[in-house]
Amino acid sequence: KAREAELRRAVAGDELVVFFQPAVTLATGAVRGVEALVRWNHPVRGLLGPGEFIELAEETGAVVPLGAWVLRAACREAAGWRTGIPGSDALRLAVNLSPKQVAQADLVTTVETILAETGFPPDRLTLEITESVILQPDPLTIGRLEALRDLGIQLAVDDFGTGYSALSYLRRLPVTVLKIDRSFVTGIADDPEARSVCEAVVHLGEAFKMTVVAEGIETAEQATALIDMGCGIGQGFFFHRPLPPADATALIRDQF
Ligand code: G
Ligand code: G
Ligand code: MN
Ligand code: NA
Repeated sequence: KAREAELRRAVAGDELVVFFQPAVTLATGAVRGVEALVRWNHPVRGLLGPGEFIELAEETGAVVPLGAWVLRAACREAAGWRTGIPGSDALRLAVNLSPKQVAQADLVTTVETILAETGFPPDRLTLEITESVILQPDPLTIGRLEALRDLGIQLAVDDFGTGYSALSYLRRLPVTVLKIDRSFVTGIADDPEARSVCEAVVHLGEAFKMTVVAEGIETAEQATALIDMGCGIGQGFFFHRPLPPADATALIRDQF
């Protein structure tokens, strides 16, 4: 209870920070977008990663205002890059949506309002949903996802391969990006099963005409293996760590 109250205060106050991890074209290393990743600058415990508070936020519902805060802060920062850094307007912004957010009746209005407030264009925004959301989507959820798609927003499935995606559902949903989970990328060189999952997701992307993004790339060997499979886009420490806003701005300035 005390932790929940503290978390809600953090969202309402100014204790949250958005970091940005670049996503690159694997063949060239060129930055094509960034993923917003929340951090909590805790007054006593220091900078906390989502692993230390997202589960609590999800369980208590605090993730709904938290998620809206992250979307607003990320869109505001990214809108600033577009206007301040000539040529950077092709850059995409990806933001994570928790299952609780997707279940909110007012999700679409919230997203529309934030885009209007910040001036960030819907067709440069990707919202990442988890595999659990697509497992058995109810009609209301599907309707909300379709409404987001109709605004021009791109939808991605995060951590793909770890859950139980029924491929029949995947095909009926307005999803156009699959993010290969880090665990499979980590094993790509030594573990034939992990490698097979990566290949399967790349092929699935080709069959469904979806973009495939590999996560958690830590070595040149992993990047090369992914390129050879036909995966064009990736994220990971080998390219860039999640960056605080000032460092992300400097990198983008550098690239464009
Ligand atoms: O940044 P880090 O690698 O520690 O992220 C750990 C997990 O937290 C990832 O699965 C990521 O998707 C999730 N995460 C990061 N930022 C957000 C956010 O703003 N909202 C939600 N719901 N999840 C996030
Ligand atoms: O589930 P999601 O994709 O949103 O998670 C992103 C998380 O993965 C962030 O917490 C980020 O810090 C972490 N991450 C990103 N790249 C790498 C990487 O190359 N290696 C490891 N170990 N973690 C990574
Ligand atoms: Mn993600
Ligand atoms: Na992920």
